[in-house]
Amino acid sequence: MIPELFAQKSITQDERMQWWRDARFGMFIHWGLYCIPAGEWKGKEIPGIGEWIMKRALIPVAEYRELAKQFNPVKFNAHDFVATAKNAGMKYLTITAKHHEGFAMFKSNASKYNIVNATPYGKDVIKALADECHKQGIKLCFYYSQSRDWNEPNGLDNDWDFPAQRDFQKYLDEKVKPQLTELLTNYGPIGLIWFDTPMTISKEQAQSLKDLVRKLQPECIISGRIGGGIEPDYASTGDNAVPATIIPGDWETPATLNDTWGYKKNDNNWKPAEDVTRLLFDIASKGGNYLLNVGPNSEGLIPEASVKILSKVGDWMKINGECIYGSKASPFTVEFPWGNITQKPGKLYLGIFDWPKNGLEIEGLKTKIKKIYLLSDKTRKAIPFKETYDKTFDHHRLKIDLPSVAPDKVLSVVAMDVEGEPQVEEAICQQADGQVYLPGVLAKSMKGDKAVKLNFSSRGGGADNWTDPSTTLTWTFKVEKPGVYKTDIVTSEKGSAESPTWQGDHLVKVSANGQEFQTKIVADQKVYNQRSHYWSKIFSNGGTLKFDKPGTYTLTLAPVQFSQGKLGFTFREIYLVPAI
Ligand code: H79
Repeated sequence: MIPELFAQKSITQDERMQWWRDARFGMFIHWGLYCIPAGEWKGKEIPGIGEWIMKRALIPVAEYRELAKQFNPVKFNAHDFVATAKNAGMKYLTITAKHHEGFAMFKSNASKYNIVNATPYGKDVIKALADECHKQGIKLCFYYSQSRDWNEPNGLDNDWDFPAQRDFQKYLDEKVKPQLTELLTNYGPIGLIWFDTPMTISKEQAQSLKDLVRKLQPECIISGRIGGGIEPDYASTGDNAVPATIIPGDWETPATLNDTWGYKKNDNNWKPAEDVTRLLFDIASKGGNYLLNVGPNSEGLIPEASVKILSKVGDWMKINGECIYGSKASPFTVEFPWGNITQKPGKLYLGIFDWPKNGLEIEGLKTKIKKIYLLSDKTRKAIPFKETYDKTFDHHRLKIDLPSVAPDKVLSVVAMDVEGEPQVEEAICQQADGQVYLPGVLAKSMKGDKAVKLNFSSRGGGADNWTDPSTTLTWTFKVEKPGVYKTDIVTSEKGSAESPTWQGDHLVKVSANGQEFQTKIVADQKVYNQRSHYWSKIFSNGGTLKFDKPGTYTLTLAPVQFSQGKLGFTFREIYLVPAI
């Protein structure tokens, strides 16, 4: 029998995820040899994300490896990297230990193609970062590309330099596993391993990587893209993709600050600090973490523009961090036009980026409010509010008399002390401005008499792969103000961030309250979506519907015929807008 003392205590999933759930905000660092060409090869600008330059310019291995001989990032300062993350309010740092190019940013005995053995710099930047992270209390995590390796004949995806025949298992055994072992043995406790682009890795192969991580560091989290159908510890959305609604479970959006991960000298398309701050709040409101990227250059510096943006986000976090760290998703499933909501036990936080001039009304919140105040107000002066309940309509309304000017033009946080767990009415309610918002995720989706599930969580928040016209959506909602309503049917762009695409021309039928119309999905209006950057919302004006008395109604959206194309119907939501 094993004495109690020696029995190893196994860690529960909740224990493993705790620090990560509390963190909500982390720094991604894409740093490798690609920062030297910085988006340009032999005088020619190479389009696309910078760390893909080897493949996009089909650079032969022998030529690309020469870059290592020039790599001398003498201005690198681990303290500054970690301090930049910390000052922004980030709690963890995930650095590319090896990206698809195959070059290791750490000392490796498994491959001499690494920063210590193959460059004039000759120092292990990962070691320096590990020491600093421990000093400054930031979790150190590693990105490791487990399947693609353009430097290895047996790694996947270099089809311009190596024969098609490859022994992927040999590559896993001789490079990936030894390097993961080095990463998980030589640098102290590691927060998580960020696998990426699994490609054709098999179930057994992916499982063997997971087993290795678990064996070496049972507390280490395994991120979403391990592949092979293996259960990760949390889900990763598509790159830069912010879902339109709450996603249950643990998830993270990896995102760029400009349009590349690895440094590109000509990419100055920086996202404003305002957008980044709002996205941070919005992602937390939907239950996720925000992993935000910087791409250091060949001197070893994080671009000045990135540092500036992060420092502004940090200023906001210093005042408002309470509504982010350790927060949970909004009690409402959907986002609001004015902002979004996070919660903690006994608290709701309204993150408002579109400040209403005449106070804010929240429909359908059943919870008793004790006190409302601005998070930025140190005196916590009470803001007047009124909660009402309409019995005949079974409807709860909260009216908050906000000051007329937003305390923070980026994102003001209104904190509410509440009694018990926040509860929300089940039926969709009409908003204060008269609009009714019918998001896909709140609909009942049916194929004949069978319930089916559509996924609204990826790029642009529109339905993924809705190519079956026999699937219909039905909503139940309350209309308080009778009248005629215009309909806007909103779809989203999809595809890669580099070239978003959209498919229209579907014929759909909308029916409600004994009326119906057919309409073709066309792009009447394209609206930039601050919450998903690359993928705009497309508004298609439908017909009108009349709701003649207050009450509960249903509306059904049924495809009649879909146009030809891969994307299908990327439906997001319907707006019912009072026609005046
Ligand atoms: O590390 C970052 C990316 O390099 C990596 N994931 C994030 C975190 C990533 N690897 N692959 N992908 C993302 C999928 C992207 C494929 C594309 Fe392309 C690269 C689309 C455009 C550039 C290759 C080249 C496919 C089309 C053109």
